[in-house]
Amino acid sequence: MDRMKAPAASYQRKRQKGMNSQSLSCSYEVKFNKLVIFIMQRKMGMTRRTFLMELARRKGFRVESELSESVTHIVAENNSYPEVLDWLRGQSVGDISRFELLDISWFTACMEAGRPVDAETKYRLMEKDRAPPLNTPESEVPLFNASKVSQYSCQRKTTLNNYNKKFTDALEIMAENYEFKENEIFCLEFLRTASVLKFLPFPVTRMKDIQGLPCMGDRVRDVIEEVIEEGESSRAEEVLNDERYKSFKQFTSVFGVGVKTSEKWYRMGLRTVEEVKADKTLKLSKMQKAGFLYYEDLVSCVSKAEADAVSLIVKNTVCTFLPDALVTITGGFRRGKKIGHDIDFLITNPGPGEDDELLHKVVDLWKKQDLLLYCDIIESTFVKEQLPSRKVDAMDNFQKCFAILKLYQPKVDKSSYNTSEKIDMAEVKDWKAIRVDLVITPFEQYAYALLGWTGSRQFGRDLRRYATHERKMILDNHALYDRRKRIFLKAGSEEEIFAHLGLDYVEPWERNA
Ligand code: DCT
Ligand code: MG
Repeated sequence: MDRMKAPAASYQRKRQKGMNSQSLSCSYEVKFNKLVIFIMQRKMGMTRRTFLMELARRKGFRVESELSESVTHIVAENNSYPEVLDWLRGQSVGDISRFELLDISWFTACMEAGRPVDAETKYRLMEKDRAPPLNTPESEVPLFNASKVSQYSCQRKTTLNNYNKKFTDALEIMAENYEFKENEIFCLEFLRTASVLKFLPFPVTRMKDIQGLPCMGDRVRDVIEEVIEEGESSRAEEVLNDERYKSFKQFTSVFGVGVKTSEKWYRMGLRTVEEVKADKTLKLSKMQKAGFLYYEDLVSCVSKAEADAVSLIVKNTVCTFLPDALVTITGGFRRGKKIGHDIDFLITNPGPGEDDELLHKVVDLWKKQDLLLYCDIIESTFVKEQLPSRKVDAMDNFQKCFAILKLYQPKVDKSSYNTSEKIDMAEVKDWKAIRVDLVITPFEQYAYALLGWTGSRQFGRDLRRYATHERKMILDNHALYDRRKRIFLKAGSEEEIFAHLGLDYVEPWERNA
């Protein structure tokens, strides 16, 4: 703070001067108040600079002629990052880290769009080869290079070690609220930022720490800034206390209930799970009925020990019918998570021939063994040679089963009960309802299914986005299609898929994006 005091008077003078020179030009209505642009004259020349300033003002941007206190974005042309820094240091404007330093290409993109565009990495002037960042003493130069962080999470290795949980929690609450409002664009924007912060190998303590990182637009910066300053985000708090959000959060925690059903119930005036349960006029699907019946068990998370126990049951049952079948646990547990909301399994048969009846045989046996509380089998809708789906969150076409299994828990020690309490031991529930997804894949699609079902969801989305935008390929849980060569790329392992995409291999536990 003290550092800021000295230049304040000169800011004031310069600002007044700036306003005078601005008032000489025609006055235009300012449409975008959030950013104040300053264009560097160095290597650009006065004529071009005046022309560009006038153009931006005409389009509703606020442009200052002088480097005043209110400037947020500095635009330079044909100047390298060190050159801009040198020039700025000569301007005695105090803390220069508060400026966004941008190449003229950002300015041009704004003019073309007729509105401010995100200051993405490609537009930013940044340190190369780990040159010290703005105002950082030599001893504090971090070994982390923000400009090298990819916007795609499939090019980042993200373990479960999250140094920025208080930021990512706030951002994910905001994202979830947008999901409930079916605003997919804002939802993904917040999820992408959270994902970048999960990757950082250090906790963010100042805005400078996120400088140069991708996916740090104005909306998300506001949340981050507040968490840095206040320790929490008032906007995320507001969401947590919002009546609609609270109801949707409860409704969607029921198996079989999505945003659409929540919307319907909310419009009917229902607010809590208890109210929905009590309303006997509602028509519930079979899935939702099971969701309410086993609600308490299903909202309590599945532990790794429970996942291992269920895994044994699944493997034993599958192998009764197909001894050579490969049964793999996927989803969060494959990424090393210690808890989950369900357990996801992939089943494939490496031998010749497929058994379309396998899934039916498995659930029939569980029914006989009184292990099956619910099941919904979806038959395969895969069509040979079909092009991969371009939809980012599309469901795949594998035959699958959404089930609820009865997992018996260690026997209760009857002697620990006082006989005078007269507890009927037959009524003591000695099992827990567990959500299980079983997915059957043809062997030649197994690697793609494994990659897709291992997640995380964000990692999968970015893989597909990367394939589309950087490789002109289409990826889904079944296949990878090269649009330029017009061929399907075969893969027998996840490593081969990464190689087809020209990506470094990322281990499952590094996919917690
Ligand atoms: N997936 C998919 N297609 C679907 C559903 C899921 O490709 N129709 C992918 C995305 C992530 C992965 O499968 C597992 O999905 P979830 O079980 O929803 O996620 P998770 O990471 O296992 O998280 P959780 O611990 O909550 O189960
Ligand atoms: Mg899961």
